[in-house]
Amino acid sequence: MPIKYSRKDFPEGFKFGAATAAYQIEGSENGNCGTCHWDTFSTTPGNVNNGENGSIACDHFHRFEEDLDLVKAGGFDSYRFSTSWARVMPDGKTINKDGLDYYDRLADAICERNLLPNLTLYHWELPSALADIGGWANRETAKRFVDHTNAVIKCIGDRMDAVATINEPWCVAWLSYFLGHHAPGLRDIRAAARAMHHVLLAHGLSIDAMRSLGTSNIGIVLNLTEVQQASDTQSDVSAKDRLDGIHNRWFLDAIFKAEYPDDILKDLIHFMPTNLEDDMTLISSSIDWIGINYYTRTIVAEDANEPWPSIKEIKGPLQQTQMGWEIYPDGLKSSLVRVSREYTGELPMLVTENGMAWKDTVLNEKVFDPIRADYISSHLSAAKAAIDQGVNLKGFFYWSLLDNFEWAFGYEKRFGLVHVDFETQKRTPKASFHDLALALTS
Ligand code: GCO
Repeated sequence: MPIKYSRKDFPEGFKFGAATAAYQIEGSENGNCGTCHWDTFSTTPGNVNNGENGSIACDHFHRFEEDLDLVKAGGFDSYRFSTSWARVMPDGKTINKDGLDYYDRLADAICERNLLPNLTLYHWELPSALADIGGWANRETAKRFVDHTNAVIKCIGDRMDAVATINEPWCVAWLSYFLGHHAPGLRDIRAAARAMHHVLLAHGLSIDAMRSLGTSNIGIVLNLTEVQQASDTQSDVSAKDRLDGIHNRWFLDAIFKAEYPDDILKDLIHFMPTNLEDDMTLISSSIDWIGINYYTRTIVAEDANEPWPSIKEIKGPLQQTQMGWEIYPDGLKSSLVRVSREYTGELPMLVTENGMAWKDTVLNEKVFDPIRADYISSHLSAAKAAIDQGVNLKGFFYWSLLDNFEWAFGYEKRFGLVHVDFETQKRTPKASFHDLALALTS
């Protein structure tokens, strides 16, 4: 199924990219990488589908040249990747030369192919030594993030086109410390409230460190969802506002308005660290771009039987991906328009992740996945509509280049444009890869 758009449909200079993240592809058993909280979380029974982990993953550590050739063959301009903190600093403080050497070779290999490197400093590999001191619940972790920032930027910063501090702070804090779905798997409101602040403090401290090193084009990547109420009752409408507040406004307000939303803070304040206000200037340090990850909408109703935030998610009627996520491209448009109108104005914006998982199988060396080309077309259409409404959108990255370790879902959920056989490590570009390549090169 051809992609309905080509480069020509987007403004001059619009960048197309493919995205990955370290723990999901590299293989954490290679290169003297330290253990991170995902290694322990995933080897604890019941946390990850089939007890799988990222120790081998796509073995990208050894196969990155071949994988970057695929990015090039796909017609992309840019490659989004991340550096594992546990690989750079296995004990949370001492630099692992093998780790930095690897990222140095990777950066060179990206540039040699004339691809623009888009780096994310933290995509969730918290070194176990820092998990031991409470991870993101401890302010010290935010301070240590400066060491990781400095080590990475001094090594490869000279070659980066763009750098993001943190990927998806909502997942780092709420999903991991309150909902318990991601490492460290806590369900503790006090730890979560602290993590909600410290992860943003780490972002601010990291920007400050990078500005001192002369890094330009610095941003952050937020995962936004369009929250909708299950009914128009007052209680469902306020449940919608609460989820929107926790998931979206908490981060947007802090970064762009130097404050937390009152309607959420009034309930979370009892669990927050003291003297928050002192950090807000740093947290709202100016950035050069914002990345938005978008996958689906979220429908919520009030759940009066549960303590605050008293919300339950409701399954919607639309077609779902392998993740059980509804396909809802309109939410991409409305999220981009909302962020631009209410927060960022002319600030350059990127869709840093958008994509879908499907139960893809290889037949005669081919993967037939027309639903993915359709998904991409409809989301490109939404991105175009946002541009038409004045959003300063500068690029679009597909998640993901490769099938990979999908966190708590293990290897079953396949998001890649390229199929990976995890037994043999054979890569097979799916039909959607070829479709997209055609759209980007014609
Ligand atoms: C996230 C991450 C990615 C995921 C992707 C699909 O959003 O969780 O940035 O690592 O793999 O989003 O869930």
